[in-house]
Amino acid sequence: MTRALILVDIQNDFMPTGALPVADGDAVVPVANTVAAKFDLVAATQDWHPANHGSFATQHEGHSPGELIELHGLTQVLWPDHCVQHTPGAEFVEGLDESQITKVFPKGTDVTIDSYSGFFDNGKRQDTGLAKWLEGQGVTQVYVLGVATDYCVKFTALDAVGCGFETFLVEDACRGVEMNPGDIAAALTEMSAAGVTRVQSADV
Ligand code: VGL
Ligand code: ZN
Repeated sequence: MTRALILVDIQNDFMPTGALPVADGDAVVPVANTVAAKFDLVAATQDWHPANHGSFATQHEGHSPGELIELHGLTQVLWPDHCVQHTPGAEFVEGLDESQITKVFPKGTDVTIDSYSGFFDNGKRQDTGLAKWLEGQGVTQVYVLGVATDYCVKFTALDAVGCGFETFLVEDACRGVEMNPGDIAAALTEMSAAGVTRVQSADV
């Protein structure tokens, strides 16, 4: 049994003062550092958008963040501009111990499609190489934590299950957007139903 940890999008723009703020998002950082110390293999996903990314409301005249549009055949939530490549908002949070990260997996680089999961874009058209990397390391168990519970964490965990990994969510090391009340709870239920085991950081 070889296990790996996936740190999902622990980036400045998802912190409480960032462009796409996740309430209490900074609380995940010290927990992530503590959990990462227990793993030999740590992957970190990095939301890494071009400045004109199609998920940005600014790219769609007359539309605002939070609205739903159709983007190249997929329903897309429109977001504030966030995690633009090479900007401070896209950097990992300063308190995150990057020395514990084995490999970084950028995602969301294609302007035409969003990518919540660390494995595939939202249309499963392209993959980031994460599954192959994990398989190459002999990984069978994957632990997931970070932000946002109801978007990138959820889709990363669901795809981990889909790729055949035994998947664990480190629940106290996640925070969500909760655009609508109940979104986080619904995401947790959906992950459980898909076969994700919810654990606490102390038990990892
Ligand atoms: C995320 C919305 C847009 C996330 C990324 O990290 O959960 N959410 N881009
Ligand atoms: Zn994004």
